[in-house]
Amino acid sequence: MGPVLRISGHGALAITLKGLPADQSAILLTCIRSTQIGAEQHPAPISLSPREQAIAPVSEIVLTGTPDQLRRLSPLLAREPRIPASLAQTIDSLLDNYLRSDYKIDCRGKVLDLGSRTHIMGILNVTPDSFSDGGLYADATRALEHARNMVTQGADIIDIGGESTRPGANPLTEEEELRRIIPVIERLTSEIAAPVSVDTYKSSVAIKALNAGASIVNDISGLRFSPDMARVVADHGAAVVIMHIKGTPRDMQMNPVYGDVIGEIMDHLEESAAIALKAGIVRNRIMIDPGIGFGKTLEHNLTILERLDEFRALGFPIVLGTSRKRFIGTVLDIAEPKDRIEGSAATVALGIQRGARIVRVHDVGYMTKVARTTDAIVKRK
Ligand code: HH2
Repeated sequence: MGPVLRISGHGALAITLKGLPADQSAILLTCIRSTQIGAEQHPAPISLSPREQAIAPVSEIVLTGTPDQLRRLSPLLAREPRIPASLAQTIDSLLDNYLRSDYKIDCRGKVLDLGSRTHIMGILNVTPDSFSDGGLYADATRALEHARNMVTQGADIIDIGGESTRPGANPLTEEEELRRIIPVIERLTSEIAAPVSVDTYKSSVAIKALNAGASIVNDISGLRFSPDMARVVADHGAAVVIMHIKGTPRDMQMNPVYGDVIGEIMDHLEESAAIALKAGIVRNRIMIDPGIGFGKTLEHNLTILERLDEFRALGFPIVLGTSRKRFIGTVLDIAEPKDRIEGSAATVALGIQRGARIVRVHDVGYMTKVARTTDAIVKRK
């Protein structure tokens, strides 16, 4: 009988270090020799002369190993005087953030224990024109009935939106947005225990929604469209979902281009998180969202899903909103959004496996079952 070979990628992580000076790279590679960590060094650009190459930063070192193996690296680096202490600390905090699964989010006293299981954010569009359910719940009585049904089917959060942000959508007046959402928020928050979030980028709308009982602001602009949004959230002790968007809903799908789609979205989210922290929003009230479909092509959306785990390095729980979106319709050639349920299920399952802690969905009953099954496989600690 011949030899038995098995191969598995499960459990190994890769840390990419960019721009490390050549002398420090050499020390790092020497330290690694005594460990089982794998290292791959990508050379400096060949356009540099040999002398320039000697002093120029190497472009990239990729370290691979299990979490335990990689954790043994920082004590070794700490003993090297020529390696800055910040490098070992950065590697440690990167690992901590990436491996962390015990997030608890405080929504004005209501705590979401995101480490226990994936949480379901049920979408309530009180709009005449949302891309998949526009007009269905525009009337307050029907909106409330739909919200109650979603809670019964497993929703942990109800996300109420009064303005559609579908591609090409025009902004709505503040008055009209308030007219649609405030009566529903008031009734709903007096009836249900689950936190209610308001899907708005206008701080003036957020203030009134929070005063009506909402406890989360879901801001598609990542605190960018209204300069005082971060302060409003902080002052009310609310939680916030910071989402990435490139452009505005009106122009975001006009040929979005990125050099490095994951890197650029991560930088943008990191800057938004800094805005939040500076305004006084505490860490355990911040969630991040890569913004599927908001200034992204089909390829961008698929890349984000495939590499969703990389956003874990930012150290905030990930919210994922793929439900019924156009990219699923493109993959499956299905024009009608409500018929994209199986495609949505695939993205929810894969998104959870990659680290999403909250999934924002229309089909709460189905997606709760998808999430429970995926959780049982992923087995969060
Ligand atoms: N997607 C939509 C709206 N708000 N918020 C977050 N955090 N993440 C998302 O992916 C997201 C969002 C768009 O979906 P929908 O609300 O169903 O449609 P419309 O904007 O047409 O009302």
